[in-house]
Amino acid sequence: MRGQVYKSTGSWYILRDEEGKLWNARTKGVLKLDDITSTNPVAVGDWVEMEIESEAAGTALIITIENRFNYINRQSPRQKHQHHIVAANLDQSAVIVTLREPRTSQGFIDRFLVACEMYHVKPLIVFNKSDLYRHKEMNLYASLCDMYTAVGYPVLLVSAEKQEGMEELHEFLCNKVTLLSGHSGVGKSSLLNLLVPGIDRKTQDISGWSGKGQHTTTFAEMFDLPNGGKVIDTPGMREFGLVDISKQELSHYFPEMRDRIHHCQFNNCQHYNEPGCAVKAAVGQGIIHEDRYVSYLTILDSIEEKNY
Ligand SMILES: Nc1nc2c(ncn2[C@@H]2O[C@H](COP(=O)(O)OP(=O)(O)OP(=O)(O)O)[C@@H](O)[C@H]2O)c(=O)[nH]1
Ligand SMILES: [Mg+2]
Ligand SMILES: [Zn+2]
Repeated sequence: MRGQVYKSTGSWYILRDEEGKLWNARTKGVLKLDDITSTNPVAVGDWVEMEIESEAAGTALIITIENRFNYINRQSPRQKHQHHIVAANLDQSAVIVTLREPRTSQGFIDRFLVACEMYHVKPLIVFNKSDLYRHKEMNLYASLCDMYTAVGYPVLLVSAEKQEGMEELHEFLCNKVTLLSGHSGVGKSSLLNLLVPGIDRKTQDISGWSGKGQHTTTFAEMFDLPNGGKVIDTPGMREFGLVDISKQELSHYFPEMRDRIHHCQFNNCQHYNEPGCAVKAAVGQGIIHEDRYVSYLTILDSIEEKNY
């Protein structure tokens, strides 16, 4: 019997079988040995072979995991050398960001985008809390929007509070499987509550963003959209730690650089300060945005640190 993982706490799971029935499931011990470098062998979005344990109690066992079409991996926040599968079998991933309460850095967005490129998941950047943006933040939004649109990434501006921009968001999510990620407090669950009426998921209390970065959502969970498609809510993350990436391949995950790296004088160019670098030349000409290049260098640096 097949089922899909709708919720994962790390020790138990909620599965939905092909008839739509929900089951509380555990893994059979042996599964845990399959992938020792991952802190979670089973992720939300996984399709599994399941076995009913008790029909009356609604419990089941996960026997095997089907091959993943794709997945998003990140560094485990606690164990640096382990990775954590955020979700599997995705069409796209939306990073929810805010320019106030809290402010998401461009560096965080760029790391998220690199992860999407690495794992072949289409990204979407959603700026939430537009109701809080004053003149300064609206200008910042406009320049970020231009920068990412020029690279080819879709950008949306929404407000869960004022329910603005929700139609465009609906359109993007319809009939697709979308992972929502972003810092704690950016409004992932608030947006989800609007997208899936009736689920009433817990959000941070009305005092709003506390600045303490407490997580309101604690486990990844998938929901069916009323008009088709699925959305996965996740706990907020502080950093997007990239796994299994080498310095040499990083520029392949910046689309605006990818097209130019063949024109560098050296084929192992890391576009730092090598002579004849086509990427640096494009930055100088304003073809590649300087801020994206700065992000590239920052990530490049962080990869070096990890290697010794
Ligand atoms: N002003 C304003 N506040 C918002 C908006 N969206 C969400 N909030 C508030 O921001 C706070 C955090 O929202 P949540 O939906 O819990 O954030 P989250 O991203 O799910 O956070 P975690 O579950 O901790 O990762 C809540 O107090 C919301 O009411 C918005 O568009 N405008
Ligand atoms: Mg939440
Ligand atoms: Zn170069």
